[in-house]
Amino acid sequence: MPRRTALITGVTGQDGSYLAELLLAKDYRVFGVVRQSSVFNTGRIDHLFEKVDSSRFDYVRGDLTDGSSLGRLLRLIKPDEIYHLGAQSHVQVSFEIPEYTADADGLGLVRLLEGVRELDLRPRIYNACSSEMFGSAPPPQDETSPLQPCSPYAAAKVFAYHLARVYRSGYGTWIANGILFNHESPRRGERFVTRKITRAAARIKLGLQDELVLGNLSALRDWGYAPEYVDAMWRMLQASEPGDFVIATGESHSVQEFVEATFALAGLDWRRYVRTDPAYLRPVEVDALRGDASLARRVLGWQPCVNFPELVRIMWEADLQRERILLEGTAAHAAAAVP
Ligand code: NAP
Ligand code: G4F
Repeated sequence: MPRRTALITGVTGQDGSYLAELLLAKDYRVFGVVRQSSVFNTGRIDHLFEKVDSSRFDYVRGDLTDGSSLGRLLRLIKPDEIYHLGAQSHVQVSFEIPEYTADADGLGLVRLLEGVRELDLRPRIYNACSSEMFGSAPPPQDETSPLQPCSPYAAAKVFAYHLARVYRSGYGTWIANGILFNHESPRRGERFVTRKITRAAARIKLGLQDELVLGNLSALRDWGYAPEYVDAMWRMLQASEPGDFVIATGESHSVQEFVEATFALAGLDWRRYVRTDPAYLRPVEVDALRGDASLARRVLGWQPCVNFPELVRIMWEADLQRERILLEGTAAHAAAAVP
């Protein structure tokens, strides 16, 4: 069978980097869309550029807000599978830049699907939806739960979810909607709450930081491990027909529980270091998310293995090690700078 070609939007993000690794291990040829930035933004995939030949892994420049760039790279690559992960993915930030969020997260999919249609391509497409789409709908949430978005981000994802279904039924586009609940890892962005907590605990432990300032500690989230969730994305595109799938652990924990578990690993009393500030509260909060992934288990054979304490430990150990290396590096640089 000839090697399949995959295109990943959002390859520089948490999920994109794990997915690129997974697809390369499955012998795909992988292209990732990288957007222009004034600083290097390929930190999560630089190891792949070093290890993998450019005939197997390469990047193309493009932006979800620029339809012409998407058309050009689709014409160039003619992918067999498209994993559409690119997005302004921070919920609180979406209240500050709602128009851009709607453009990138909502219209970005229109531009991609129209590009595919204009070129008469027939790829299988994965569309990254979100459990945030359920918003205020009570848990447990599954594929039949009402969509009650509570942020510009979630509203844009609901638009993209419906758009995918319209193209599926109207044009026969092969597109799957992955409704993933929160998934985390050492590669999680530092402004999402889990990474913010594990990184701060490591820095407090090493004497580099005095406190951790958070918002709502009582929100409940269903937190899974990102490498397992990108495997679910791949499985969705290998199914006999496109569908909509919830991917979740089925367990939820509060932000405070995440704090407690992390600080316990650090051997620190969290109450001495954590304070709350209304600056981190959102205009509307999603109180409780807990997913039911029974359909994915039945149809895709997918189920998670890493549980909550294990996830916290993986992230805490990675941040402690990273901060130690940075500290030693800084000390070495300081020593070298002494005349
Ligand atoms: P992430 O780490 O924030 O990565 C987002 C990616 O999108 C980055 O590569 C980013 O590029 C890229 N991007 C942002 N705006 C873009 C634009 N205008 N044009 C092209 N690329 C753009 O997100 P993630 O956690 O990997 O999540 C992947 C996808 O799943 C997102 O669509 C997210 O909304 C969705 N999702 C995530 C979770 C979760 O818990 N992680 C749960 C449900 C759904 P830069 O690196 O240059 O910023
Ligand atoms: O880590 P968060 O910012 O993730 P959130 O809002 O649940 O969104 C993430 O998961 C979604 C899937 O459900 C994705 F679609 C989305 O792209 C993103 O990956 O916040 C988690 C909870 C919230 O309730 C927030 O209010 O933590 C609470 N929180 C408390 N203090 C905080 C903070 N969140 C952040 N980011 N920073 C805080 O200081």
